[in-house]
Amino acid sequence: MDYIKKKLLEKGVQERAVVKRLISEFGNVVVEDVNIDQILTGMKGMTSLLTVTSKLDPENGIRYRGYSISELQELLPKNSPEGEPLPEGLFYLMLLGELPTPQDVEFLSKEWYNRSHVPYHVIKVLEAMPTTAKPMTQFSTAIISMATDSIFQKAHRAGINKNDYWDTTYEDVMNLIARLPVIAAYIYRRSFKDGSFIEPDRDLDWAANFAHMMGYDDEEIYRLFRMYMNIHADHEGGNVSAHATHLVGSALSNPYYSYAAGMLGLAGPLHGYANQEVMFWIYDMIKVIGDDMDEKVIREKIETYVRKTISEGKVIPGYGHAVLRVTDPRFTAQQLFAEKYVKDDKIINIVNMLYDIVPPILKSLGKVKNPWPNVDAFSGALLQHYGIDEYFFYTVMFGVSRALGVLSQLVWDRMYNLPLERPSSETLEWFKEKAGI
Ligand code: CMX
Repeated sequence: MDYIKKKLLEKGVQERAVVKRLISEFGNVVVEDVNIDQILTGMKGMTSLLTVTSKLDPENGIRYRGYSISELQELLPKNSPEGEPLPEGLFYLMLLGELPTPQDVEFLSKEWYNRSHVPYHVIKVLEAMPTTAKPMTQFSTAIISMATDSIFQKAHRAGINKNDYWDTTYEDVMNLIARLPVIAAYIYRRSFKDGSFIEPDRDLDWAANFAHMMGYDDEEIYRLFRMYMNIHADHEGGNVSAHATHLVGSALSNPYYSYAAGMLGLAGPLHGYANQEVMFWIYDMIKVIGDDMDEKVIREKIETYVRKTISEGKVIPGYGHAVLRVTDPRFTAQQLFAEKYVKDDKIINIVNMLYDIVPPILKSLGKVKNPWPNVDAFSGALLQHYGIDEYFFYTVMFGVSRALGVLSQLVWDRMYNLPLERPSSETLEWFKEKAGI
């Protein structure tokens, strides 16, 4: 057993006892009331899940095990003082709840490199698909086809004790995280480049290797990938990708199926697909407003276009959030990265202008709970600046990063022996009766 697993078991056994006690001794404690609108608007603000990896504060944004993105910028190990923290460190923090040392990060980089071999049949499954198949279709298919390798599933069939489920789940999770950049990069190259496979480099960290296998070898792009992989990694338990992974995992489906379910949710326009949608929307806007004019005129034209989008019954992609009530700190992190590295870029300039123009318009509608930008408002602009302008691929990149959070949570779900998720549902008659209609 490696030392990370040993630590996990030590902490896990104690916490499992706490969860068991909460259910058996304190199960009747009432924690909050539930309103009809919460049930009918997607359970917003209704506590219904246990999350360990991160917590989303509506006013302050994401906290990974209590630390904000800007705090982690200082606290997580980097491979150069002016660079970005390595996502290996964030995974270690989310999994174990303690800050990693540079040696811990190095251990994970090596471990993921050593586990990165993708079974050949997965490549063959991908090759059977047209290169025009949407990258998220290819990505989720590849993940499901890799379930043939599930150690958890074999162990479960062999009848292991449920207290040991976490162990084989951890093994699957480590293999999955190690292989995802290889699969994603291959999908990128077969869909948008010459289809040649670039081997991972044993001297690179996980995020830099992802960029390298996609065909981008430059320290600045490596930094972009490290930052991108850190900020998209987790957003507590209730978002669609995290919740879907947990829900399917609660049926003891193997980690490959569970994570694939999360990815199919991420692919929706109201969730991770929004990072593509932002770019399509901006380019459609440029076609209408033109791009060669002074700032005052272009601002007026953008404002008119934003209002037109809303009047057509559509949302402004990249704006709004189900929980956040301020500018997403993940948006700000990308803005800071752009300020540091990008001198002038037309699309980034437009994204910055939208940040001035969109919130007052959304506020004026009187119904949008959060008029501020989310993570997806900026990510595409940065990626296209570095030449990655294949927008359909953006959600796959989001998905590779999201694995770090939802899969560490899955290990904990199994450590706690959380039962099958099975909420109640009611008929319209029941709601009418409760409302006295
Ligand atoms: N543009 C226009 N209208 C918006 C809006 C936006 N960006 N965001 C919310 N609204 C509207 C809603 O459509 C809803 O209108 P109706 O009452 O007419 O149906 C109203 O405002 C209230 O919605 P809300 O409670 O503020 O928002 P929700 O919690 O229901 O939904 C979200 C949140 C993110 C789905 C929504 O803000 C949205 O559609 N944003 C654009 C898509 C997007 O950027 N998604 C990415 C989110 C981050 C991620 O997961 O990656």
